[in-house]
Amino acid sequence: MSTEKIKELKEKFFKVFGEASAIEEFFSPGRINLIGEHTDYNGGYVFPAAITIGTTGLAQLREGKRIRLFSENFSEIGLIEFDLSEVNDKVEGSWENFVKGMIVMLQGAGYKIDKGFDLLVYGEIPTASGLSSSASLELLIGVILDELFHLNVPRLELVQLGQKTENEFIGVNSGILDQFAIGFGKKDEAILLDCNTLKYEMVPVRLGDYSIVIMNTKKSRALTESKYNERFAETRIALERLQTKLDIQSLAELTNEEFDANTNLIGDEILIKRARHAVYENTRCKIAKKVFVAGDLKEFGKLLNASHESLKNDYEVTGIELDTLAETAQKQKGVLGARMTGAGFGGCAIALVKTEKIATFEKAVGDKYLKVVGYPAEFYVAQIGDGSKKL
Ligand code: GAF
Repeated sequence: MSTEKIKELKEKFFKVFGEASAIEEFFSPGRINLIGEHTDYNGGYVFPAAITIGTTGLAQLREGKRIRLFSENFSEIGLIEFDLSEVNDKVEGSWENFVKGMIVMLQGAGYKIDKGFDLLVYGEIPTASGLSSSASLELLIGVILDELFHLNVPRLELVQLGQKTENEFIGVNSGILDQFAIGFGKKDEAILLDCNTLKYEMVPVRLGDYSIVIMNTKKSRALTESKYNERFAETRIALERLQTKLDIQSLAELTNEEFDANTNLIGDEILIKRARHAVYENTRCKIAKKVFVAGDLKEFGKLLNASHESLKNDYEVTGIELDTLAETAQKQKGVLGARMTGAGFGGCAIALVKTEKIATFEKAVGDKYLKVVGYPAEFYVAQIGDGSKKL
């Protein structure tokens, strides 16, 4: 975020709220997931990184119990106002639910939030892009409340309360991948997280002559939440059927071979495919981290391709837009691998591209996408950045 933009936001804050003497500034990133998709809520590994594109917040305490919110992204809505006593009242489709949810969760965990505040938010993450604008906002609110009310919430707890907001207030059964990546991100480091134990390892991102290019389908993702919850439910049923004979708590405890030997317990073809993705993707993620650390980007790229194929055929969360981007990318010269990232059903894909080839890569993939899908994709070169923080 440029100092120029921050200055502009401060002026806006004053214009909107009429008082700006004690503003504090905060930033919360978006994330990409390198590999390990739809494994988090199946007790497996994920390998994400925070990116420098994110959400900026300017906040200030105020006397009384009134909370006032303004989003630069939804300026047509104007000022949103409510009382601290009204935080349980959700408003269908409004971003204020993220603020209310985080307050409810923090208060529920015993933290004292007893005053109103003014908050201006500016998000740079393209909406519904699968780069996790919602977790970015949850953690932004988390660090703001932590700072304004001197709560000293341990970072892991803040991350978990972000996930709780998503699960219990927003109503999406998401795992912890997004909030963890956003809360614990570090410049030029990826995070290998075991979602079962929450043990994690920071892994330096050394790409040499290569860059990660984010490719945005720009597809509006209307059904994402219901489809996501459907996959969550399908893998739960598959697990329950396996548990009739196997002593396991999550799908990720199985090796590929153990899974293959027990598919008869699941029975249903669709459920077998869903569970196979979870098990195989977890195995891939563990191998991917090893080859990544060893600097074998070629092998890493192959695993990215295999991940996409599995998400397409077994988990069925891709669609024509993501498939066109990832599969066209995979065929380009100077590309080691490509896959969708995040929940799927639209949103973004990533590709590991030789830096000097990025321009020709974007042209070739962009042209093909336009031809097949009918509207243009967008491309950004990913910079790996820090997690949520006060600026
Ligand atoms: C979304 C969810 F929020 C994550 O928890 C994760 O399941 C991801 O989809 C798929 O890997 O981003």
